Amino acid sequence: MNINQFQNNLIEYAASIGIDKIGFTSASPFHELKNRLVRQQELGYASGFEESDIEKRTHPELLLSEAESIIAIAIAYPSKMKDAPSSTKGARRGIFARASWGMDYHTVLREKLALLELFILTHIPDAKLRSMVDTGELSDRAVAERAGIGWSAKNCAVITPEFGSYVYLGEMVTSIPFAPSEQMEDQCGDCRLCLDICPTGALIEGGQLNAQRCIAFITQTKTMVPDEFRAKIGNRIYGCDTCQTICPKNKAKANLHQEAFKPDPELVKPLLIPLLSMTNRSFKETYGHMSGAWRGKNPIQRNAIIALAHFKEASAVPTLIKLMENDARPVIRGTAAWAIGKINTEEGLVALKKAEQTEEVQEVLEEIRKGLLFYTLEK
Ligand code: B12
Ligand code: SF4
Ligand code: SF4
Repeated sequence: MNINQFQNNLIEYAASIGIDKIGFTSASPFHELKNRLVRQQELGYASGFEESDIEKRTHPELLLSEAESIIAIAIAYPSKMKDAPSSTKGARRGIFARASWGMDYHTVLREKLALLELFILTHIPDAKLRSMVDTGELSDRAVAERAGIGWSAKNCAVITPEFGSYVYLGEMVTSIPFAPSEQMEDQCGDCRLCLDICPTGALIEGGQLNAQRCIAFITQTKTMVPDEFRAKIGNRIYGCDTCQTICPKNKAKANLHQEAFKPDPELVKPLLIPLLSMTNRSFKETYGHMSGAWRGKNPIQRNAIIALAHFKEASAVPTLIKLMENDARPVIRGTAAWAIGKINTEEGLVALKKAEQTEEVQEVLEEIRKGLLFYTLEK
């Protein structure tokens, strides 16, 4: 078997099954990344969603003892949606970030990697392979950067010249000594638009994120959202795209060609009030195929309440009162109480005063009092 010839065949095969970019790198350790990961942890900047074993994250040979190379793949996702419904008074809508549009990308990329594995094994039956997407040990971005898929940008994303930063990444550790691809030069230059626009100052410096301040992270937590971030979340109910939409390298990158990621406008920009009454089952049935559903309905409903407060949507108050009075989840009762105060109707004031007498959970009581405070402040 001529490895170079096979590598070319593999590249052709990847394109034929809808993989937008493929690159190769050695399986040598990621030393610079290791220092970075340690530093991020020390600073308290990690999200907690990453694999915690830094050795495994930076030493591919710990994942596959015969590791020789890593194949990196990228698949583009759309940045534009046709027929987006508008968000109007009385019918306010939230927004899922683009990385949650269409089918869950984990499913799509895993399928493509499985096909690649099959192709390789057909030609090299004794090859050892291990594929991963997002939830694996490796840093998908560090692999992609080293395999020449794109450059590591100031907004932290790996940006490709062809599709901008709107690409999902995945990789396969292999026992085959594929020739490495050429790495790409940094193309951010003097630009710092993403750093300046980040609503929470989560981008500390180019390529360094304090995940604890990043709205993409905060929308995925399950606890009360800290006060300072509530107004900044706006109508985002999952993820945040601001440091990508501002990026000049994403201009004119609509990426509409992947059928699997075509968004259903009613799902990715849903009406907020109906979201609040969804059961676990209806949520799963409706949103379960989207990557943004991975934390379940609770964070989405909490964020939907924050979005209604952002819009000061008075028609939501009766629903919010019901949640504050009856919902079993303290985070939902508390967020609803805060939102009622923010929206500031008379009906809300009566309900908050009543709830202050009956609520027993301290965390929720605090939110009721914050809600009541809005009435004093706004008089
Ligand atoms: C944890 C995680 C998050 C966390 C933390 C994000 C972060 N920036 O670290 C949160 C929840 C905030 C998040 C948000 C998002 N995420 Co995320 N996330 C991950 C995950 C699981 C691990 C990332 C990680 O380890 N970060 C730690 C940092 C330190 O390392 P890194 O970014 O992986 O690697 C780079 C740095 O280490 C840097 N670096 C190394 N050494 C040094 C030294 C210096 C001096 C500097 C400057 C930099 C530097 O170079 C590496 C390569 O770029 C990956 C999947 C995976 N397994 O890798 C997806 C992943 C990074 N996420 C992804 C996406 C799409 C997003 C969002 C756009 C989703 C959204 N719209 O809301 C946002 C973007 C936020 C942002 N600006 O980064 C994609 C990125 C695709 C791309 N083109 O880059 C990934 C790769 C998932 C995937 N398989 O496609 N995510
Ligand atoms: S995803 Fe949003 S909050 Fe996070 S760094 Fe980018 S702009 Fe800032
Ligand atoms: S906005 Fe500018 S600095 Fe930020 S990632 Fe894009 S090109 Fe780089």
